[in-house]
Amino acid sequence: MSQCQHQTIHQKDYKVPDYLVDTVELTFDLSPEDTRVLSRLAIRSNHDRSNGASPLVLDGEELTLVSLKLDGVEVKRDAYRVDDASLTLLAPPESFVLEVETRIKPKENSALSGLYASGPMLCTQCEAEGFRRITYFTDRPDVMAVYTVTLRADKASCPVLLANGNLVDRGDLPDGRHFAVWHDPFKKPSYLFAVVAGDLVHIADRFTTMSGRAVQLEIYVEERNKDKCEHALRSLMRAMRWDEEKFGREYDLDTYMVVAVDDFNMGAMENKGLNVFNSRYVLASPESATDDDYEAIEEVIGHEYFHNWTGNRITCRDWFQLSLKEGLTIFRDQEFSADMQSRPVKRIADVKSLRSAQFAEDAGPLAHPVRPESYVEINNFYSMTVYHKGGEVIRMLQTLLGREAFRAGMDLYFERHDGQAVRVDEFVQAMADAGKRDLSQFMLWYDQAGTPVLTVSDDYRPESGSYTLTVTQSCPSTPGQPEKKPFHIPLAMGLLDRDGNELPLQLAGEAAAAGTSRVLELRGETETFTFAGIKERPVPSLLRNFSAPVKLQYPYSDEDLNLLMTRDSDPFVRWEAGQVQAVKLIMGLTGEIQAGRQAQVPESFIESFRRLLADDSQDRAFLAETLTLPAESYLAEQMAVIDPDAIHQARELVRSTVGRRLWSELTAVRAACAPKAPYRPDDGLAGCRRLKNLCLAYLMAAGGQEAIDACMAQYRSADNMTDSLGALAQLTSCACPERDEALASFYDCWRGDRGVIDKWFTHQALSRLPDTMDRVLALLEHPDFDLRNPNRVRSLVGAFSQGNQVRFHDAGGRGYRFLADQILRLNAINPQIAARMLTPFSRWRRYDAHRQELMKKELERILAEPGLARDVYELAAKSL
Ligand code: 0A1
Ligand code: ZN
Repeated sequence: MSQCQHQTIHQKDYKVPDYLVDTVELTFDLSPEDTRVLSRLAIRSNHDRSNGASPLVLDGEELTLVSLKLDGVEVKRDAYRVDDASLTLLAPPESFVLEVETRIKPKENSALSGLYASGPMLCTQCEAEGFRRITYFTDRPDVMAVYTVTLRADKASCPVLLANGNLVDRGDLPDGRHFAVWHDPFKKPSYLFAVVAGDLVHIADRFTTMSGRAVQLEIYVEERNKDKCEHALRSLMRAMRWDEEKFGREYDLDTYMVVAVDDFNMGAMENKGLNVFNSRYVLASPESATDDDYEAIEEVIGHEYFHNWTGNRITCRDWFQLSLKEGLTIFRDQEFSADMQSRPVKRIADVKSLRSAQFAEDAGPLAHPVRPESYVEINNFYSMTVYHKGGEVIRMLQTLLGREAFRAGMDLYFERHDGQAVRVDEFVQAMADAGKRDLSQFMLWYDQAGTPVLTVSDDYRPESGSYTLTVTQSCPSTPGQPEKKPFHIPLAMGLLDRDGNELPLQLAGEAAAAGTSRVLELRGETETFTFAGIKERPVPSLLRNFSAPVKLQYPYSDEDLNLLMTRDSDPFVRWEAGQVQAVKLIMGLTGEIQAGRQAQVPESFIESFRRLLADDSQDRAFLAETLTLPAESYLAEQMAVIDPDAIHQARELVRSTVGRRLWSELTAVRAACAPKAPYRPDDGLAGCRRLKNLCLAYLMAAGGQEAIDACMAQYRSADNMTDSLGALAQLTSCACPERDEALASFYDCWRGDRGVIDKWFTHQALSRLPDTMDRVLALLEHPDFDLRNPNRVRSLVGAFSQGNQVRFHDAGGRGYRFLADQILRLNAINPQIAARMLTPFSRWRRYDAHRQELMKKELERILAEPGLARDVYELAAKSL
């Protein structure tokens, strides 16, 4: 396809729809090979028609049109046009009923958008623009309608027939077929439409809402997975209760269904009353799921449930507003998870992923605002920026307004806009009104891309007891936005004296101190804040709880950092102080290695780890976070020209030194964390397991047979996946015979379990050993590898290219060639997944000239491919 066929859609071109659809009646004759769809739409004009009728353009892709009737009469051939993207009625009446019959081929649908086959079932994915692959429709979120759906299928192969809303009728048909009729009383956009049909079983429970209504909860899976749904069901009940308690939101239908499917492009989908999930976010058993899996399931179940209010009841006017539902729902699921586990540890995990992935996105050629100005393919904008930076923007509103006013703002938003399709502006206006605040400058967070940098300096005047912080903000240019205006930034902070006591914070001009932690608001490019009554030079504790998605620069001494690490009241700042020290250390070592000098880990660093290991008063999960070195991807972000080899060597040097020097301490902590009772996922010991496995990783980094034996012993005796994988992950990076032994036994044990076999692929792809590229190439040929299954692609191709910097960026360029080859193969199968795999190439400018040349060549090779999908074309073209 030539490039000019890929049109850019601009936010500024938004127009209200020409026609509205009030009701949609769909009848499906389902079959994997050939499904017939009958659609009956009640349509009316949305314009004054004094200037005549405007044409009605319905979106449609990959459809075979069989018949078209208007008010019961076949439409004449000269009254409409069809092409491969639309069906246009040239001059329809003001209001009418349109009946369209189309045919589709679910089994050939490898893009997994629209109606497709996953294993033994048929299911749909309509967000963002998949409904048009089912039938002709005004496939845009501001056209909301009431749907009634009749499903007909073979009863033996498809005993379960599900759609949105409530089941209103069912029965048998001739020829071994049967039917079900579903009605969803809530108006919804087409992207929330869903059907599922197949040979499924379910587990169920009942939930009584806060107003006393009974809701039937059902989780549908294939028979073999029936005993792996309990955790998802419990998580759903917790999420429902939490949304009532924290936001006053109650569920609104009589049933809530979740279906797990093996082939899914994303994590899950919030279709009204009928969520469709990637099975990795539903299925869990103690033997086969890790602690992280359990947590992720709870979070994604929560996320999709919370969408019922933030996304479904109030939806987006257009796709530029995607963060209206996604940023807000990410914020809500993060808060839910924080309440279900350790809040500080959850916050740290969220900040880590934001800083490694979103900051990198914001610093590269694909940088875009939380509310983008334009797109070629909307699927490319389900990004870290729209989701996770969008979540941080909501969090900043809560920080600026305070929890109470923020909640009032949420209530006002629901009250004003229930049943509507709105913009981000309406949300922020509700917050501004409830909080009585001017948030016009705050809107820049939605419309300006790039990560702001805060540069802080200070000045202490002992004679007057005054301490002044000067904060300057700047933001790098991003594509299409060379200049930035200053953002409205909440900077949460405190001051510590040299003994680590928190000082009362009284700004000059204030009558009294207001607590020991406060939120400074930055609006200008440079702002100064002077505190009174300060008796000695304090240490500033800045960006508490990571109060804004910014980079902070303040010239902390090692002594300052030690004080913050041990004494600050804010857990995020305590953790961050340790990370800043570790970054400084590893970057220093990286420089030494690059210069060809002998690099050595200073004694002081080992001592601080020794002290941490000796302190058993701390939460185990938090301690594990503190003892975890910054990821290679995060370290890479700190370098002007990324040197993946030097970063890797430097980080490994620290790991092996810690392992050797603190061998006995690590062994002791590991022993103290050893299980005392059989595993239960909710035993509250996940932090212990994390710490124990981290200790094992350090011991393995030290090298030697003793560590390998410990690893093998843990692998053999583990009664849960967290521990067995904790050991396997270390063995895969160890050039020892035990590696292949463990990998083979793991495969034999789990060959029937797709989720676990994904992990088997992933850990081999993540191996630090030099032969990893060869292993990955061999795994591509493994009978269990399947390019049509997105989880499998992510587990091998994604893990290697996005999680194994040092091997992927091999200076010989094999990693690059491999990735481009897979992207080109995927382009023809599943463009969304192909596009997702491009991410590492978008960072090519950050590397040395040699690697730049190699990556560029691969991008050019991709762009030269005839028939490149819109998704891949957009990202590859923007990356070059
Ligand atoms: N709205 C879903 C994410 C999602 C988006 C697109 C999909 O298919 C292309 C599927 C799911 C969520 O935020 O969970
Ligand atoms: Zn979402």
